[in-house]
Amino acid sequence: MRITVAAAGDIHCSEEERPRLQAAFAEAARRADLILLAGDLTTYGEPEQGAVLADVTREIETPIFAVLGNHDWHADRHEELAAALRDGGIRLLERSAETCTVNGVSVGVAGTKGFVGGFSDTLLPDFGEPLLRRLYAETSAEVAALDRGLRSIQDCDVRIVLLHYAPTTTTIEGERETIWAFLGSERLAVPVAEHRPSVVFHGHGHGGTFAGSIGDIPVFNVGAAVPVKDFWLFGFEPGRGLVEAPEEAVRA
Ligand SMILES: [Mn+2]
Repeated sequence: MRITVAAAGDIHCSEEERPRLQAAFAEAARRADLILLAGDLTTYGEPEQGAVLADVTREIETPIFAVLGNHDWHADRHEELAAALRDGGIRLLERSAETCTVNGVSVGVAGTKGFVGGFSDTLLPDFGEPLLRRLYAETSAEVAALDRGLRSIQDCDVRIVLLHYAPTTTTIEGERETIWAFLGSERLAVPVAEHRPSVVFHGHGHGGTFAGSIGDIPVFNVGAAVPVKDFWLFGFEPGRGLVEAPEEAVRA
């Protein structure tokens, strides 16, 4: 038994992108059993942009899981955007986890946007102004949700973490180090290291590195090659985890 997963990051949907996305999703649905979207589904988080994506995904029978990204919050119309996306059959994961069975393989996806906070020497501390401490607390809530989500899918054959922000520097190398703190948080890696999912996908760091890891757990920055390519294909087998991945992404 084997499943193929198509993952994309940062598709930044808008009316102008409709034809490109129709072609990309049709191809992904032809080749994959499951489609994953690692946030920044829209350019500015306008519900109308989400509705364009929903028009595209409504035609697709392949299960589609997604998380939001920072762009999807920009218009601050979260409820309307989430409703528009769900109207297109997209299973939007917000600090949650869901399961499905494809080709007889049970798949669990723990998904959340993630947040900023930095890595090692540049890690934002839980100290000082209330506003900064709220930022820290927001990342804490994301980490706690990921931990809960991974617990809830622990019996699935294939366990996937879907994020927008990076949980490791290994997939943002190539981006300027001065902005790493805004590209993710290593705190997100803690539940990953503990629960050992089959794979982690994230986006957001377009100038980063496609393939990295948390310990021996594979991590892919599927936003690394945007806008050169939308979907990347990955193969999984129960008991073996990830068995096939693209060699490397073309740097955008
Ligand atoms: Mn982003």
